[in-house]
Amino acid sequence: EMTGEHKKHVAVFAFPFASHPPLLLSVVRRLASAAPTVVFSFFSTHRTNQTLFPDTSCCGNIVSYDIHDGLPEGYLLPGKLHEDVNLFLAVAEEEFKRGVEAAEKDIGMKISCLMVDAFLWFSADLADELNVPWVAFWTAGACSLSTHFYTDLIRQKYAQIKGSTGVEDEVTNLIPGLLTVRLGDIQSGIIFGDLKSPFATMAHKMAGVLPRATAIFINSFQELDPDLTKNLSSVFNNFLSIGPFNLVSKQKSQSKADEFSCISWLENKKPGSVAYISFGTVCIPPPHELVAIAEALEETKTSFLWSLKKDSQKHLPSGFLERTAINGLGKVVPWAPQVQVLEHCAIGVFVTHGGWNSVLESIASGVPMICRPFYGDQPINAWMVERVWGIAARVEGGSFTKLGTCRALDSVLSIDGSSKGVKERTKALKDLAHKAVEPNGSSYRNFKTLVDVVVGGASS
Ligand code: U2F
Repeated sequence: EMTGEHKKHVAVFAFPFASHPPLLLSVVRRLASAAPTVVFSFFSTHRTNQTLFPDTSCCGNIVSYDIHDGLPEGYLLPGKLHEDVNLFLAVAEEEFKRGVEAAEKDIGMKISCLMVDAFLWFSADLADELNVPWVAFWTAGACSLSTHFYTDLIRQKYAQIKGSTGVEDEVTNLIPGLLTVRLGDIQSGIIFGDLKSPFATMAHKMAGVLPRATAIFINSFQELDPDLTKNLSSVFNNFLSIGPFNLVSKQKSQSKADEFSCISWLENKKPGSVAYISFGTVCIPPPHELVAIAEALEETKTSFLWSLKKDSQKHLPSGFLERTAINGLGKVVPWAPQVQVLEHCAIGVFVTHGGWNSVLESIASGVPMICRPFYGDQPINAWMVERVWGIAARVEGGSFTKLGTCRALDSVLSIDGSSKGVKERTKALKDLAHKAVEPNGSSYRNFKTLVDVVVGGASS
């Protein structure tokens, strides 16, 4: 039924875990409205499509298609992320391929472009086979993309010293465009940890094929990382920063409605006085660190809004929830509309795991951070936040203790001027982020380039 009115057909492959699909879909939505005569088929698992397309599988010129998740029949408890990912990857290539054939039949048109989550590196071959451009989305920052891209270089230089003590604290300038990075903050699987894990293998293969992409886009703005951007632009075709997404996408798809009344709770708090705490969608901090944070909040009498899953709330010190609710010090909720919360003037600091979206949302709102990274790209993001951009207070020892947390909170929230530099730098980056998305800003222009690459002459 789509034929006739549609001029082109673009296939989109999601990596169906964590916040990957909604992020990719938010870009597809922007593209779909820029090019109304192009139909986008969006491939993901039933589980994720169900939440992304709750009412109907078709939304304007975007059509969703389910592919199999690879879970064996009767596998009842999906949720162990690594197992789920491995099972999915085992079937993904075949599933996507079959999916495209079915969608081409269904829509009545061959695809003219393949747009994918960069983790799905193997789809570069399918794009070649079909003779269409291959466009990849890296869901995190230029820093973590660079460390993946230079995996071989890093391994060559540090293969020998791996395992010797103290090497994690060594700071290197090996990554082009990155003056300094602490070796221990580079993603696990590159030089430390299991270099042969399915995930490490996937990332390494990805690094190898990315130069074949017609374009690579990220949720960032190039003024944040001018040197990394310059370098990646020299090794990739059309390396495009098109964010911050939270400033350009009208649908705040990640931030569900404010069902726990966070915003009204913030209304009568002093500007810059409240700590917002959240560790994203997948990290579960150990109980003793949750206790340390809670004790530090009460000790320093810091107002707080804490997004903490119900399962974790039971680890808080006894009486903490009741006391802080009654005296008005804080509010603990299982989910907060984070983007709107960070934009609220009452927020003075964001205590975060350093997930890329959280970091960028904090920057776009001009909120300084306290980072407690756990895994993946979080440590290198935290390095950038603290050492390269200088917009955070450090947690002594890298994990939460009561004393360390008190000090970090005091240092950002104090009104005695000690955090002046941090606040000024945060404000400056916020301004750059907002400029980037304005008409003719860098992200605005880069998005236009992306539209050209993906839909060619079919944009409106
Ligand atoms: C993985 O990160 P996460 O999904 O755990 O964390 P973020 O990248 O920070 O994204 C969390 C999103 O969820 C939103 C928040 C972010 O957009 O605004 N959110 C919310 O609205 N309300 C809440 O109460 C809590 C969260 C991974 F762990 C990271 O290492 C990667 O950097 C990241 C991107 O690939 O994916």
